[in-house]
Amino acid sequence: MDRKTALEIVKKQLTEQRYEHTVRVTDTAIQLAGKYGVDGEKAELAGILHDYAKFRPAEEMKELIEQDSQLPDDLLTYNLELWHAPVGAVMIEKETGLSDWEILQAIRSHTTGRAGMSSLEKVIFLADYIEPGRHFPGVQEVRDIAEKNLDAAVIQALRNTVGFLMGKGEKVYPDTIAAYNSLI
Ligand code: DGI
Ligand code: FE
Ligand code: FE
Repeated sequence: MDRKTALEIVKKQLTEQRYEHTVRVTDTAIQLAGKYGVDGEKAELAGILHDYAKFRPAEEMKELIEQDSQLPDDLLTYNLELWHAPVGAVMIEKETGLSDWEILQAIRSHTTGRAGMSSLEKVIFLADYIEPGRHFPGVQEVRDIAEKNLDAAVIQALRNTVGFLMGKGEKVYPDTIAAYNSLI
């Protein structure tokens, strides 16, 4: 799949704002890929497609999680903001024919992370967190670390996210803790 086709596919799925976020994530992912020796074309496609399922109805996502054996049922007992990442990977494979396993895995783990992420997964996870449209507390520190050390930047992003969720009294998906533990 080329860049133009992927952008056309995803544009139909997203709002204008989310599409602009997608383009910024993609640019950031290509930069990080260059810096850290990751395949730039895979980073580009994963960046473009990462939020493919963001606006799918919760009921549709819930049904797919229940039906598809690739998707863990425990997702249903956590924040539904998490669902679009693993559900997106399955929908992209079914609906667009994209079958590159590394790209699909990077889409699947882009929200929670997971233990043993590939460099491509780290690049997408981080690009989504630090793209220039993000303004939450601590993001600039992660951008600065990302200039020098990919793992250290992912660790800091995970630390911030876990702290943010705990501060709000929310659950933390086990893969997010596992991602942190695997890198620390
Ligand atoms: O889709 P985006 O808004 O671009 O970014 P995302 O996919 O990282 O967003 C998902 C939201 O999910 C984000 O605001 C944090 C929230 N969230 C809820 N529970 C968890 C979580 N994020 C992580 N990493 N782990 C959780 O358990
Ligand atoms: Fe997302
Ligand atoms: Fe995103």
